[in-house]
Amino acid sequence: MKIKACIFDLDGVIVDTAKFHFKAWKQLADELQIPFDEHDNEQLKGVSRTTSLEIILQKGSKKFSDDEKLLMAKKKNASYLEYCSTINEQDILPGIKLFLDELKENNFLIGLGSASKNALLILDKLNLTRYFDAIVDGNKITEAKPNPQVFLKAAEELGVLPSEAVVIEDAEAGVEAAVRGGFFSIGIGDAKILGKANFVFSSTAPLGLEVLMKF
Ligand code: B16
Ligand code: MG
Repeated sequence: MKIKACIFDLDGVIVDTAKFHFKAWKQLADELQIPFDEHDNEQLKGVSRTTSLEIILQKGSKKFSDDEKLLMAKKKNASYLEYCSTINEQDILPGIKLFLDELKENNFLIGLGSASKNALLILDKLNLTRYFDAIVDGNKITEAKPNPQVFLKAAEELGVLPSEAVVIEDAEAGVEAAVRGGFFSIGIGDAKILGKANFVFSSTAPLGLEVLMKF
């Protein structure tokens, strides 16, 4: 088998923080009287904080200065972090902890490739930081998914080639980034949305070494 490493997305793969991102963005959208629902929120998955804000503002008609936008992003992040304050090990998505243990026991390298600038804080809350051989988050990248930069950087830090790593992603932009970077990929979610991945599961529960054997 040629696979040497697994690179995990964070939100939607390790923990379901998407619901907190939604609540925090919804609060801001309501204040600005911009219509925003769960369906619109799909577009924000995997993309950066600033791009998410631009997507929401485009749905309204008012224009804002860069300073105003900065303030809005800050405010959203503050309420997001407040929602995240209760996160703990119980919030790790099904099968993930076991899968990480299996990977470690079998000497696979483990990486994180997340657009989130809060990734380290969330991993710490989940007590999972120690599993990761490389952590690349929103603070280390300049190009957002679907650009493959975040995964290429993680592969580089792990010392593996993209063709030796599997990316696990829940967002369409994330699967696209994995494909563009030359990685194998597993999608978590709807096969109609994540069809470009090598395999798609509706949840994280089936993840395990047997899946890696298929590559
Ligand atoms: P933050 P991932 C992404 O994380 C989220 O999916 C996306 O909705 C969010 O806007 C982005 O992180 C930035 O997050 O505001 O915490 O920096 O899925 O790439 O782990
Ligand atoms: Mg995600």
